Amino acid sequence: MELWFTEQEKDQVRFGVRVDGVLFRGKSEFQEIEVLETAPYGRMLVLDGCVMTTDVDEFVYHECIAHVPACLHKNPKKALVVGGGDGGTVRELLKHKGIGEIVLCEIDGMVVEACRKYFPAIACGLDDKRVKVEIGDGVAYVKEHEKAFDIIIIDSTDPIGPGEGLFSGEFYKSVARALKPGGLMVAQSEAIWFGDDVLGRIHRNISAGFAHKKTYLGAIPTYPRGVWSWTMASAEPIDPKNFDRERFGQVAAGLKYLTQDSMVSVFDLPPFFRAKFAKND
Ligand code: SPD
Repeated sequence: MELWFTEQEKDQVRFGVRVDGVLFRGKSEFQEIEVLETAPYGRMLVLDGCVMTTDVDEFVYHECIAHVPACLHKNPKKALVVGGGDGGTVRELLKHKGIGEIVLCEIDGMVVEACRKYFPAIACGLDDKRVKVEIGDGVAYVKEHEKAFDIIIIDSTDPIGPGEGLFSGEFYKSVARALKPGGLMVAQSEAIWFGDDVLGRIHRNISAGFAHKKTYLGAIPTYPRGVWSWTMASAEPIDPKNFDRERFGQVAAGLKYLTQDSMVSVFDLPPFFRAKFAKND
């Protein structure tokens, strides 16, 4: 009999893929963790029934969440990734030679261990000497730091379960305090079709912490409805056209999604989305 994975997004919306093997299934203190083998997407990391990353399309998410801030910041030296236990965001940040220190703060050590074992091409940067892996609560970690990072990336799960606290207004305020002057935050901000209540809350909460924000989009087939968003925020205005073209040029050859042109066009929001969530951005 065929085995299928189904992600239940809403009562009437599901995403499904045939599973050819279950490589790992575990329950940590925080969530259920699965690593599934599939033909169309390769290995899939699933947390509490939601797809987190897959071999086939992970590069879209990780390039977008890492290189857009790394090239829009004036001179990033030190970065913090909250969540992101698969290591994909760290792997991309490491491509920037100017970034000398990256802290990954992931709450669930079992996620990191499973990814080291089953996703070596994604987790490959975790042992780099510029990387420090902290297993612990990102909310507490950020609170303990002030003016410490040039870039903070919130590579979280969805706003239910262990990731919930990473979407609150209080959290974004403490992220703002943990950034150095000129610092940038990027948070994964869910699918553009996710629902006005959830998206409205995320955007309001980010605005509670930061004077300026800009949302950008990418196409990810294994995430709900296929179009994902990230929101960058800062104390200063953000102009996507001001990215450092030379810095981007140094990493461009190794990228599979972003280009010099799309570094700007990813910020083109459909009017329906802009009107609802990004009117004043
Ligand atoms: N619904 C999926 C949301 C996943 C966002 N985080 C993914 C982590 C990949 N590093």
